[in-house]
Amino acid sequence: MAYIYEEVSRTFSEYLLIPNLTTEKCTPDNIDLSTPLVKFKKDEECSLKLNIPIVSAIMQSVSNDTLAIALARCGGLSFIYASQPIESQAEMVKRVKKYKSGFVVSDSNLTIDSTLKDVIELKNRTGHSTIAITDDGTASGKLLGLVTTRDYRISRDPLDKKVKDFMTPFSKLVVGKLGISLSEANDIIWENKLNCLPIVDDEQRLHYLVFRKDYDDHKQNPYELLDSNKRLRVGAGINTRDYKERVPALVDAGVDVLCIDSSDGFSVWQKYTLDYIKSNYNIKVGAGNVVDREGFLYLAEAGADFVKVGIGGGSICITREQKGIGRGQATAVIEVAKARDEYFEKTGVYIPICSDGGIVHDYHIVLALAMGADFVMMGRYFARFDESPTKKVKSGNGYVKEYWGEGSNRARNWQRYDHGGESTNLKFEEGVDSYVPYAGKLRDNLEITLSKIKATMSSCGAASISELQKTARLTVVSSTSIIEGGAHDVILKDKDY
Ligand code: RVP
Repeated sequence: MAYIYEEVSRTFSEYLLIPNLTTEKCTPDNIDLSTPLVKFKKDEECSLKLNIPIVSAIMQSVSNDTLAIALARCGGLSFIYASQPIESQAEMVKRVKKYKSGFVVSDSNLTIDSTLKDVIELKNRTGHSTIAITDDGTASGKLLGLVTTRDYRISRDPLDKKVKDFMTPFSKLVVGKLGISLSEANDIIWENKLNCLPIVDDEQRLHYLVFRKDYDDHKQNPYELLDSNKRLRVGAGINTRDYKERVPALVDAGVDVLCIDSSDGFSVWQKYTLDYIKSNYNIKVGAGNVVDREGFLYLAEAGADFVKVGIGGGSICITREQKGIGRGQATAVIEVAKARDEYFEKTGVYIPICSDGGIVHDYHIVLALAMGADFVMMGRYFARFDESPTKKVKSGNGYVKEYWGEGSNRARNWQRYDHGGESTNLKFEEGVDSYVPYAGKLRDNLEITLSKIKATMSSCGAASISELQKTARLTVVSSTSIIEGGAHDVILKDKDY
């Protein structure tokens, strides 16, 4: 007879934390949110840590280079989506690794033969008023001049006026040499009263623009997740089909860590992929997803550097409806964390686990950590921000952003749902195409989320994630006490009051 679990499988909203004694040592300012990303041995330092316990989902509608830069600047990490050609995924990784705080690759570029009309159209499209004029109109061409709003008067100048007749030519520009530091660039900006300093190489090719405001901006990023060369860290998703071609390209591009992306990771295909990577490359690789002890132990033995937990809990995921597999996210995390702790006791090797999918409220992140997760992966959360790759659409009085699952027809990521064999098609969908409410900038939202996480940890008397995992006390709540948790039995005032 089939095995039937005695306990009900539960999700985050069915739990609450019981406060522990709060002391001076765990005031929000004293709370350390750093956490291990990859496995390490007892008494050794983890070689790759996150500064905040948050990574972004391996999804087309979430993790491109723009989001990866924004998140790494705040201390987290993105895994660039794998459901795209190898070259374009490697390009995204390169763009993150090339990013230098305060040094911006120009996104508004024209040639000397462009017209004032082109300038105005470009300015309206990007919202940026500084335009680099290069020999080929690209961000890395030979710099021939700059155009800012000071160079033309829309009321007087004809729209067909050529850029070469009103730009500030290279000979009159103050520029910085490639290789100068941000503080040197900032000194030049202040000494010459500039708004923008182009950075060029010996051949006059444009590399970056440094804007006056960015220096302060840089100072606001104390949690930035950097490698030993002060470049932002970035991860990338891979699959169990084309890893022999994809992994070398990503490693060449400078990727910091990989993750095998699958809706069901308890498979020999993951072991084969890990075997190949571990015997050919020196790169950390996470694996998953699993929801139980057996799945975790299999991937741990196969060499995974971290293990991702969760099947069917994602907001856009319909795997449970379509295939009838999955487990409540809380129960899955609790069981896998227990197996991880036992594995650590037995082998002295600590394998971090990631709770993936189903985070709806910020406090769910703390619940996942308290249940034993070392970090969480989120999709819906990030899809709402300016930096995610999807379209912002007007809806009623506000805006929404598109968000679609990797198992939807739109993403066509059949490798994520692959069961081996010859078939290379999505026979049925495991995800939906949807909208999420637009929420603005990643940084602004993440700041609020992090302050809520710290407030909860403070209440739980924990100054670090490992302390929270050891000392948290959780309780299952009844459905009526869940109702009690929101505003109830009052008439809510209109928000305008
Ligand atoms: P959420 O944060 O709840 O939006 O969940 C994101 C997670 O959902 C992803 O990290 C992934 O594990 C899962 N996912 C992505 N696509 C699909 C699907 O199409 N079913 N599911």
